[in-house]
Amino acid sequence: MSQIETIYNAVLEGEAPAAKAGVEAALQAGLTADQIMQQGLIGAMTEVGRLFESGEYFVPEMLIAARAMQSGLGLLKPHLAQSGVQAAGRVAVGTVKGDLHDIGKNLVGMMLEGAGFEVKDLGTDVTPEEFVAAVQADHVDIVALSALLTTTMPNVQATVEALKAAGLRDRVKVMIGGAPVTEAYAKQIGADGYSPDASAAARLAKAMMAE
Ligand code: B1M
Repeated sequence: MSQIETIYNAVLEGEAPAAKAGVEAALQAGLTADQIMQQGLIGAMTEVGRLFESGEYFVPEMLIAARAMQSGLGLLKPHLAQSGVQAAGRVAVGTVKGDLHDIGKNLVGMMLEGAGFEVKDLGTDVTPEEFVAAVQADHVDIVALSALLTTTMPNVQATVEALKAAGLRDRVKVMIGGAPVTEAYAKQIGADGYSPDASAAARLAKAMMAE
């Protein structure tokens, strides 16, 4: 089995120590950080997304695989920075004001990392002003808003409005998701996209960057 295959299988099976050891061995063997990330980590997470969407993997399997991917990625990050590998884009992700649910948001963040994005996690209970500040402070390509409560859905709209009021709306794409959120709601509030799950969120983000 090649070193890339070892990493790929470790992520797919959610084996964090094996993923880390695989990345370490591949670096020592002289494989480039980009090759390890694209073929090993991102390749495996793309397959995890496919397995989730076809109903073969469920949230726990996806979470465990994402954690294995992150343990390998942690080791790779300094090498990626050194070799000047460009991230697929930068995403500021957070759960909106008043909402403390973070499991889905974390999964979305991990799938985005698995797809090669640089993720700035703003946490939970994030006010519209904090989202605005994050876009102002960094070069953010996409703002990703999660809401799990019907009572906090209006804060998704409030965040879109705050970005408009700050003159930033044209600079960023806005994607939204979470159990009560729908495609129709995304259209109604002027978001750029909606995705029903973390795997679809990673695909949507890639499509947004390609526009
Ligand atoms: Co709460 N809760 N909760 N809760 N909780 C729900 C959401 C609820 C549906 C339960 C119920 O009543 N059946 C209900 C909401 C009802 C409604 O508004 N319609 C509810 C309630 C009412 C509450 C409280 C108000 C309860 C109370 O105190 N009376 C309270 C609110 C606290 C607050 O936020 N201010 C509360 C508290 C909590 C806990 C703290 C106990 C805990 C959260 C722990 C945590 O997140 N760290 C909790 C939990 C665990 C749940 C349930 C059981 C599970 C949520 C979850 O993590 N799912 C939930 C019921 C349920 O969903 N079955 C419930 C797993 C996760 C992977 O899925 O988050 O949907 P999910 O994310 C998915 C997709 O939605 C999507 O991708 C993810 C992965 O595929 N997605 C995105 C999510 N964000 C996305 C963003 C995107 C794209 C996709 O783009 C940016």
